[in-house]
Amino acid sequence: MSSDEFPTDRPAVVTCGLPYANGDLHIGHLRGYIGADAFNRSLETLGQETAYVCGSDMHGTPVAVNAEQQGVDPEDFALEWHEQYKETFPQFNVDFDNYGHTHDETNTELTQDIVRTLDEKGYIYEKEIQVAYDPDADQYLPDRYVVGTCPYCGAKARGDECDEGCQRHLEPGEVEDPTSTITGNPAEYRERAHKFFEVSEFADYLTEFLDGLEGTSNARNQPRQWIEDGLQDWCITRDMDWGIDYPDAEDDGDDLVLYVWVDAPIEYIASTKQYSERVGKDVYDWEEVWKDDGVSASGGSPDEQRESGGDIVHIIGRDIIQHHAIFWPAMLEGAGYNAPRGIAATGFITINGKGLSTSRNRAIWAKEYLDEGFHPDLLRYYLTTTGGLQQDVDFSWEAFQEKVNGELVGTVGNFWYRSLLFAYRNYEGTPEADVSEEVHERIEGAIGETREAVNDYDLRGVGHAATRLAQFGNEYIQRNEPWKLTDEEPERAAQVIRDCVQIAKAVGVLLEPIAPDKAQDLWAQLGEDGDVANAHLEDALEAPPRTFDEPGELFAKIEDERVEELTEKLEERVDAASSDDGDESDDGETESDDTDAVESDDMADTDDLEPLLEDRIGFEDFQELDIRVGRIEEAEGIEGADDLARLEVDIGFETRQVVAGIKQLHDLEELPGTKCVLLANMEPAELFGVESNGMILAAGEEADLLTTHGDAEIGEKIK
Ligand code: B3M
Ligand code: ZN
Repeated sequence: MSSDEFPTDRPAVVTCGLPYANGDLHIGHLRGYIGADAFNRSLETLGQETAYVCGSDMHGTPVAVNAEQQGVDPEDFALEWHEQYKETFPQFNVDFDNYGHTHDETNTELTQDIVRTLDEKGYIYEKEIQVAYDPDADQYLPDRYVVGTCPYCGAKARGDECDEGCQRHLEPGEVEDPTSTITGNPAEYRERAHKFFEVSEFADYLTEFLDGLEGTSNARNQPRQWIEDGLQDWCITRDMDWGIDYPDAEDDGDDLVLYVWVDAPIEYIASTKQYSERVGKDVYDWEEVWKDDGVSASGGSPDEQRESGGDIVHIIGRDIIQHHAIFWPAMLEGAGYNAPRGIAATGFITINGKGLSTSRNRAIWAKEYLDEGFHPDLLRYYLTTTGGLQQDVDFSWEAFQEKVNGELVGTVGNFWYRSLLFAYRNYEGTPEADVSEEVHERIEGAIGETREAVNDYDLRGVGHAATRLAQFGNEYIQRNEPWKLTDEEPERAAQVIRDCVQIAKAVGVLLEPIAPDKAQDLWAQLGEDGDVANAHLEDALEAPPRTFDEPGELFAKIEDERVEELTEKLEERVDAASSDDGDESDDGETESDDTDAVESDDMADTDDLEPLLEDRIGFEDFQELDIRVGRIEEAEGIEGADDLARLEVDIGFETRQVVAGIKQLHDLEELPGTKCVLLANMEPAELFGVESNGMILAAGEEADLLTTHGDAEIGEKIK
């Protein structure tokens, strides 16, 4: 990567994909907004100047269709949800510096201005295309008004996205066998003039853009493939009346608005502008961040734009990579704005191993979570530290309980409480002693881990740096047994507790981005003034106040009965929704939002499976495959290879080095200790300069690693 490390001397802006203003917020949304909030807070802890901006996505068919179903005006409908989101986010400590919406004046003007510029620069042209039309309803069928089959992968698709298959954006006219969602009748295709943005002109620029792009590897890899396959120009107008008008269009009675994906990302800029206008340009200058000062006009590269502008970071769901890593940077470049520095695309949320589905009520709703009386920081911790950013995260109340009780109650809370209580009872606060060298170094180590994790866009690493430090604190107190020292060796006891109080404070500073309220409570218990949110990493090493009051426990265990009750409630309501549905199969109903994961029921549709081979082989042929039970000992990504990981696999007789294409699909840190199945007599091969001596077996798109479930020993042959 070309950019220098965070913190930089440029202002940063962190954004999160805008929620469509069309339905209740749920855990799928929260993962993104909490993640981006935690990332932004982490940057602040590093001392980075930054702003976190977002807004509601008011336009497009996701809003229009739902408003229509309720018989209300889309603007009123969207505004109502917008107001609700504005209230809900702070309840999860999601602290936007500005939260606007795409229908406001700032965004409308900026969008029209950007489109006008693209037009003036010759990047927009008009073309006659085939557009789906419902003759009974007598209207055109943009985007979600039409469903059909994806021409790329054959999955069932909506008009503008293959939401259940390959996740591609689909252009008008592309979906096969179109059916109107208004009447359920087959749609016709009719010729119609629309505006196109020449994305294909930007192929070279985008290739360079992706080469220097930070964030998660999926945000670089998929787009590279799309560029290689050939970029298509992008239809940027729709036959609708809800949206932002194409600038300076003649009012000829034909409703034509900009496609929602034109004005939605522009809200990132508009929202930054509103923030800047509110605090003053001397405090935060949106133009310094976004406008590229003519760098691009002079043929400047994306990296030069990155260096001359601000550090723009987009956190998004992995289903909208194409919009953010292809269309958006092309639009920015075309209109004279800066290139984003990083795009981090998160995986989906599943619930009890199945795809989140709002229509089946298989979701954890934001309001429901709060009504159950759980503190938002618990969910924040769960969502940011369960799995890496790219991975799908499965939510179950059991897993939530395990994480909270194990890491927050058992490790962090326990350490905080026992060390502060001991300090309070024996010294009425922080004992007068210097922090030992060992502890000073350990805290410095944790600070380093945090800094590195932030620069790697690794939120789990941020959370774990704090939890591991608390874990060290527990071991330290256990090892030194200060309770045995207070009488005989008072100085030594004071020293140990002084160390513990410092560790407790450091854990608070490091945990703040993930659990801001709890960190603030700790801060107050330590007698610190002000907000821990304003503390920087180095403050973890500053002495806490000399005295403080009796501490209280900051985390409470979640009891088993509670979990049983919640799990049952969830199952009941999913069952109720499915019986309303008639059955468990998807009925093609429009989901109320876009963040739903692909349904992942265990039963695969055989149409999607590779056909069975006709040719049979004898047992002897099978015997020639030396397949062994192994155990992964080490796993690390191979530098420069986006998908490949180097594994050390113990197969009893020896440990084999194997290269596997699982870098993006597994959390490598968690693999050591995992039993696996290895084809041991595979011919050795060299990949990216690393020898692969065997092949690890896996199935499915996510490389589900094969394993054994009983007592098979490491090294045993599969037969
Ligand atoms: N409103 C929601 C989604 O597709 C969509 C995001 C816009 S981000 C500019 O996840
Ligand atoms: Zn597809």
